[in-house]
Amino acid sequence: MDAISVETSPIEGQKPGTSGLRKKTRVFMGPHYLENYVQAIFDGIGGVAGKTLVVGGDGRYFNDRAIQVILRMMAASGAARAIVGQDGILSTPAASNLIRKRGTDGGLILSASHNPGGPDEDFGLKYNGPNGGPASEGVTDRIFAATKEVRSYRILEAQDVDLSAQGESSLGGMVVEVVDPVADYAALMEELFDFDAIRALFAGGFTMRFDAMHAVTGPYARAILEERLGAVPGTVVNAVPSPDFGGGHPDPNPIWAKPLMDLMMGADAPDFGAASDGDGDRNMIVGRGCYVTPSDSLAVLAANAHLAPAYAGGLAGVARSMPTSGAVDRVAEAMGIDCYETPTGWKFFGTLLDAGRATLCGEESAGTGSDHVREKDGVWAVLLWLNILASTGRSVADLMADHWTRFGRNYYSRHDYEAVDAGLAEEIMGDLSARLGDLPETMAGGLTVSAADEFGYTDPVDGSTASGQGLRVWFEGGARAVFRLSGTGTEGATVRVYLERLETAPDALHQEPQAALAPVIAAAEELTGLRAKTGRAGPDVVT
Ligand code: VG1
Ligand code: CO
Repeated sequence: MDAISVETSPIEGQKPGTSGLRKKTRVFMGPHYLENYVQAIFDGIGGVAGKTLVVGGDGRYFNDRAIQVILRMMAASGAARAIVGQDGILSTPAASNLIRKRGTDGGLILSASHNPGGPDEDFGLKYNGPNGGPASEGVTDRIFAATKEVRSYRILEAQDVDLSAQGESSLGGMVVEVVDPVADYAALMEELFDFDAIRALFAGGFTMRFDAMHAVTGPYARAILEERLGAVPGTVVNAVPSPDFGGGHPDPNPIWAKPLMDLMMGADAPDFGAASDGDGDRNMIVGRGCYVTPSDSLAVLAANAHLAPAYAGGLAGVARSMPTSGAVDRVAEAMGIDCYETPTGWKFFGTLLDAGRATLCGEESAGTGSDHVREKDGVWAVLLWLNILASTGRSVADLMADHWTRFGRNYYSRHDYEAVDAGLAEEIMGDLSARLGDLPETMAGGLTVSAADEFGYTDPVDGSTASGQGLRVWFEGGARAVFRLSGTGTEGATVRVYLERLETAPDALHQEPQAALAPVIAAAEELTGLRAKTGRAGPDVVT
């Protein structure tokens, strides 16, 4: 087998976004596209000679082909070992765990997360560092810089490696180790949570549905919930990962997980419902007749985490992304622990977790996690909820009602305007940005603006900075609207509007969120003219 050097030239636009490089699958399949980017990752991290990397993905279309290319390129560049999930499958949190557990030099994760998969849908690739977390902004910048310099890449001329059976083989001088994608992850979960208590809960007749959405968590959820915890077979539905996610949109929210929502709101609802996304790092939590927003879920988990063995000693601190609601801040304040506010994207939690400053982290986009790995973790969140339900014996609805009575309720919703013309989206954001300084004390939608700014961040651990992380407008009375452009889309621009209002009056804690937020929604429209300018009647997705 010979390593050859293939001439290439830089390809425009290989700029990693919120979570690695995401493009249409056909773009990734284009000549040299994947190879250029992989070579840029290698160059950006100082080469892979002698290194060990974890490689795996969510099983979407092109996952299998891309992994073979990556392995040949690793071998050609002198990597010592590749640890690959069987059949190329690894959930994102399981990959993070493997990187940490095996003490590797990092890993390559193939996924476009919650975006649909298929030849005409989305694909993605990202590098995670030795701590198991997404590459920092600094490393990401070096990778992007390398994409603009790449003139050739090295690749082995070789046959495909058989990834269907566990064990070791060699590819050139590199060892390829194919591992069970579930085993190490399931063992970690068993260390963190009170499996006996959860087993007793199920044995007592507690019912659940977990919708894996034809994505990567199926095998994990089956192994853990059904095989280890005794949930009845069939608890996990859509459990076989498929390259196009059954033609669906593996995004665990009330829109895309509608069958689960319908079940949970109906007469035959089980006690507990949950779903996860394409690569297994997101979660949706829903009780019988009671949807839990991700921001509230983070707050409830923070308030009750001590009920699980791994967190019995209390939390060092919590962190949330800026657009996430302030619900967890109220819990942190009551508990006397620090609460950090970071830019969107899990990469910003890494330093806080590594430094032991934060134990739990979360994002409004259905991401919750802890210091057990360096990614958000869908199945972990579901298990922590189960641990809390088992320990308290309460229902989800009761827990939520108690929580709001104690801490107040941060009514919250995100409105997404998708596939907006990129130029128009920039113009709308630029226009609001230019007016931020003039907004305080003016009226919008019947509310008075109290403050407005553009969010910038200085990492309290390493001092690195990030600017331009979203426009924030606060209103008198404690409401807030945030405006941001998505960094994960592959078509046009997605404008995200995050809406929030705190309510503490005991008789006003059970309103319909869109109704409770109506004044903030009106204010957001008045500030941006988003509907008018895009010609849309309303948002494409409301979560
Ligand atoms: C979105 C979410 C963000 C999340 C990111 C990756 O980013 O808003 O909270 O971290 O997706 O999630 P953006 O830039 O489109 O708003 V996933 O499950 O890709 O790994
Ligand atoms: Co994801």
